[in-house]
Amino acid sequence: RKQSGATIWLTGLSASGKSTIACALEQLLLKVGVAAYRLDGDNIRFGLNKDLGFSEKDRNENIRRISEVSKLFADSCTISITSFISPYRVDRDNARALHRDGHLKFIEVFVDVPLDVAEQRDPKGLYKKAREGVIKEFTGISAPYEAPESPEIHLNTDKQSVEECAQQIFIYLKKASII
Ligand code: GGZ
Repeated sequence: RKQSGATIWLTGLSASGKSTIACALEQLLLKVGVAAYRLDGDNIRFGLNKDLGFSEKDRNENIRRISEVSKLFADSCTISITSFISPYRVDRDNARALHRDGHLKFIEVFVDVPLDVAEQRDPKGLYKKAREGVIKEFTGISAPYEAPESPEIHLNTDKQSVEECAQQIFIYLKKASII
C-alpha cells in the first residue's frame, strides 16, 4: 500500500482529550492498514525528554525535539500522531516550518475544551494541585496556553465524542489524499 507520511499535531489543555483521541485515531488508521505511530508523554517525557520539566524553556525544548522526531516518522511514510499540550504558538509554528522545509505534511489539530470543563474532569487531580499551588506553572492555571489561530482541524471535546473527533481527523486525511 502506497502511503505518504504526515504529522498530526494535537494541541490542547491537560485533560482536553488529546491522548484518547490519538489512540482512537491510531486504531482507525491501523484498521485500514495505514502505518501510524503515537508520540506522547509516556514514550517521550519518560525517555528522550526525561531531563526536561515544565518551565517555558523546557517546554520549548520538549516541543523542539518532538517536532524533529515526528518529522522523522513522517519522512518514513508513517502517520505520526503527537499529543502534547504544546502551549506556545511559536513552538507549533516552528514544528510546522520544519515539516514544510522537509516537504512533509503537518496538520495542526486544536483539541479545544473550556478550562472549567477540563478542570472538572481532572482525571489525575493535577488541576486541584495546581490551584493549591502544589504544582507550579500549570497550563491554564499558572502558565499560559496560546490557542491556535488557524488550525487545520478544530475539535470541541465538550460537545463531540472521542469517536466523532477521531472520525473527523480520519475524514480530513482522506479528503486531503494523505491516506
Ligand atoms: C502542564 C503538566 C505539568 C504542568 C505535569 N503543566 O494531563 P497529563 O498530565 O497527563 O498531561 C500533562 C503533561 C503535559 O506534558 P506535555 O509534554 O504535553 O507538556 S508541554 O507540551 O507543555 O511541554 C500533565 C503533566 O504532563 N503535567 N506538570 N506544570 N502539565
